[in-house]
Amino acid sequence: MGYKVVVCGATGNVGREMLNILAERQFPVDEIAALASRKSMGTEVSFGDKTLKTKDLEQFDFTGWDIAFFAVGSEATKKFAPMAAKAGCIVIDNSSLYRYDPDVPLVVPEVNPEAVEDYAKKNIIANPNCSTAQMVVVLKPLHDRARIKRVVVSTYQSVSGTGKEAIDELWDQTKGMYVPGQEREPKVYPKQIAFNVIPHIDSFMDSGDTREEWKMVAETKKIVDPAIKVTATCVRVPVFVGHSEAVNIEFEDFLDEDEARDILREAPGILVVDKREDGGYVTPVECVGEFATFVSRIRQDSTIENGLNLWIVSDNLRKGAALNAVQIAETLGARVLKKG
Ligand code: 2RA
Repeated sequence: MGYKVVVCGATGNVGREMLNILAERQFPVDEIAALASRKSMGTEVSFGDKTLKTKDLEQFDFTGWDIAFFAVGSEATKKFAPMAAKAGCIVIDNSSLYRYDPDVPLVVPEVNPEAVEDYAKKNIIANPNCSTAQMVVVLKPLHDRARIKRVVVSTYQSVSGTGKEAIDELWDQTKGMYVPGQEREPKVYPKQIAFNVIPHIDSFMDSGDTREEWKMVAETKKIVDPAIKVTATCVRVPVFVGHSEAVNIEFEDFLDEDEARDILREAPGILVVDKREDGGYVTPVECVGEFATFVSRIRQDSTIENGLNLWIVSDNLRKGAALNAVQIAETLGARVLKKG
């Protein structure tokens, strides 16, 4: 016996991946509903070898449904997630709306699986930001071994993190560089993204950080350990799918690079590809469609007493969003609901 599952935002990049991953991982589904906005209603989406016709989120009654994945903007989440939760449906939300709510668990199953047991306060569980998810999967096993004091991270985030329009903008701008008359002015981003990088994701805060950088700080503290100091610089790069991160870690105690590599090789959700030779590391194009978070370039940082540098790459639509959400449902099933 399985679950009655709803995917809200089923026509978006993340919603489609949620359906793909639910099927790929054979999540125990008795019944599934794919919901979309009124303008996308009726669009057909794939669920394994089945085709689902999307229904109108505005009209949907969540009563009697078990789990609702939300992959819609914060506005629609604000309107419909509480309705779903009130109808008895456990909401797993990919927006940032509930991530910082003390009554809502923020979960990466490889890091804090026990947190799903706190879902009942609001019947909502929050999925972290994509750039946070892949980082904390790697930080956690190292923190358990040598207590992390401080993390400095620079991200190289793909345009799929913004959405379909951004993917189209990168594609059209790139074409426009070669085809006279097809130049494409920046619309989704404030500056050209083709053959360029933009040190600005989400909105600017008074501190000079962007909200994306603040999210990485706040979410790492909530998921792993509030004592960890994090500083981030989040950059958009002309890559379609796959976020990369250059991470510098300072520990309380010394951690040898070889021991760190061995720890990560044994850690859940991680694949270490780390050879000091041409091609001995992972790049974004190789992570697309994969479940794993890849780690390369593991090496001592000799400029500080207990420092380590590493390179983290993961499919931002999978571990960064849809996969983590489905893993939360799996963890919820195993620890709490025990169906399937
Ligand atoms: C981005 N992390 O990459 C944000 C939202 N997915 O655009």
